[in-house]
Amino acid sequence: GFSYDKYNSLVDIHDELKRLKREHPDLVTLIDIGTSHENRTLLVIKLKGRRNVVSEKPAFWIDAGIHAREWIAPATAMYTVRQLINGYDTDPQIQSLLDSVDFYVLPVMNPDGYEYSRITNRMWRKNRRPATCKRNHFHTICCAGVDLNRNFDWFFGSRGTSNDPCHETYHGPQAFSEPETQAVRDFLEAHKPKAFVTLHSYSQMWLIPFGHRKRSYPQDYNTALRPLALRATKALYDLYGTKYQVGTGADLMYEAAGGSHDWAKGNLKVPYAYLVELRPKNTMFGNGFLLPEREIPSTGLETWEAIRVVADELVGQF
Ligand code: 0X9
Ligand code: ZN
Repeated sequence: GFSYDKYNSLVDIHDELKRLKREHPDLVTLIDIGTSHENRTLLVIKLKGRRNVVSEKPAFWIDAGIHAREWIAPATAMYTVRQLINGYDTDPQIQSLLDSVDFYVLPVMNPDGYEYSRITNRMWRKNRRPATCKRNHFHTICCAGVDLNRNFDWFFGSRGTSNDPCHETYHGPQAFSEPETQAVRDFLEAHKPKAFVTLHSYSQMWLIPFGHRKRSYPQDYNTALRPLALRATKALYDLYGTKYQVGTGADLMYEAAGGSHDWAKGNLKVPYAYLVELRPKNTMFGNGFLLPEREIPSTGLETWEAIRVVADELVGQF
């Protein structure tokens, strides 16, 4: 069964979301926002307070598991859900937060890839789009999967992406070709959040748009996005001393077009859009995607401290 302190199967994660709804029907709503290639549900948990302080409340979107092998991301999303639900009745600050901001959390955005990485290939990254074939004079090669974080419509197919279906960063036949990205796009266009956080691993970075090319920044990068990211990572640091870098993915890592956080900021105009690369920092002790389960609680709790700073910023401002 499900445990907050281990890496869980998709079925166990969905069962836990259903249990939370049964136990806290006044705080929790479950929303089926679409279906993956292999017919798995994209299940969003909505959290809202019992007292509606204002009629038009800002929404905060959190997703995780867009990349299959980054298992700490869904685990951290579930920690956030638990902190909000348990905090509502024990922590007056969380209560007033949840009375003022609606949270929408999609713990596993790429359910087919997640299960494939659990069962068949631990290092799988993409979704499970059925194989696309390419041929040359001698033979035909067929490969499955699209990198969902190259499939959003923000400089689609330009830098840091591949048109080769066998490549790890294959962007797909066109922007939003995938049921998983379509579902997230349609839901976000309907709900227009004020904050957007997409959880990945690894390298301990709090990334700000834009990532599609170096030295490209939204107009409020220095006045809003970066100062808030610095405060969030300070709160994260204060819990256990974990250090995060703050900047754009293009400046700190590499250029990559078609990412969801770039689309959220650039196209949907979400004021605060971030991509978080969770623990570990580097690969010194082996493969960075294989974060030991013993680090789930501390990663979950420190990330919550940062998310909470972003959420607090929405209160009163919108
Ligand atoms: O490549 C990605 O999609 C993200 N890194 S990951 O190792 N989780 O796959 C980073 C995207 C951030 N944007 C840029 N680096 N441009
Ligand atoms: Zn990733």
